[in-house]
Amino acid sequence: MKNLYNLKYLALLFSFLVFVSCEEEEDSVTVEQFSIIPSTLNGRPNEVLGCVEIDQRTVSIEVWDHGIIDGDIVTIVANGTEIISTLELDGPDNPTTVNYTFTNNGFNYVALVAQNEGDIPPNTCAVSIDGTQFVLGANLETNGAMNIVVTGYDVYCN
Ligand SMILES: [Ca+2]
Repeated sequence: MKNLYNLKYLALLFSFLVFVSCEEEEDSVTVEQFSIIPSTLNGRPNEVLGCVEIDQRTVSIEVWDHGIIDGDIVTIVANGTEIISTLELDGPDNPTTVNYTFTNNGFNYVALVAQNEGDIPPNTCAVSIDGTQFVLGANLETNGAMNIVVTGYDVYCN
């Protein structure tokens, strides 16, 4: 009987520790209050194109050519990390999908670094983050960047 009691106690303690460690993990995520888009990426200035709000950090990101499918090749950077490298875009019927977890609550960003402009300048990339759509445009001189705000932390686009 005493062993059973100890087991129950251990199980309870274990659940408590798991609960505490999960809480700490969520607490350690920074809440960025303002845009973190750097002034340049890969040696090119970033043009800030706008801001969108999403519900959660872990998302599915789809990309495709927003204009005529003309061979645009893209690199997509999120918070300093290349999440798509040197990808030739197809049309909306054949998007490329990546799963990504934004590192911050509040402000994050995605940026388009053009590897070319295709047959028709500029490089145009439609992006859908869990269904929230926007368009990034870039050329060989300037990147296109978008603020991405994970809501729920009293931080909004404006
Ligand atoms: Ca193009």
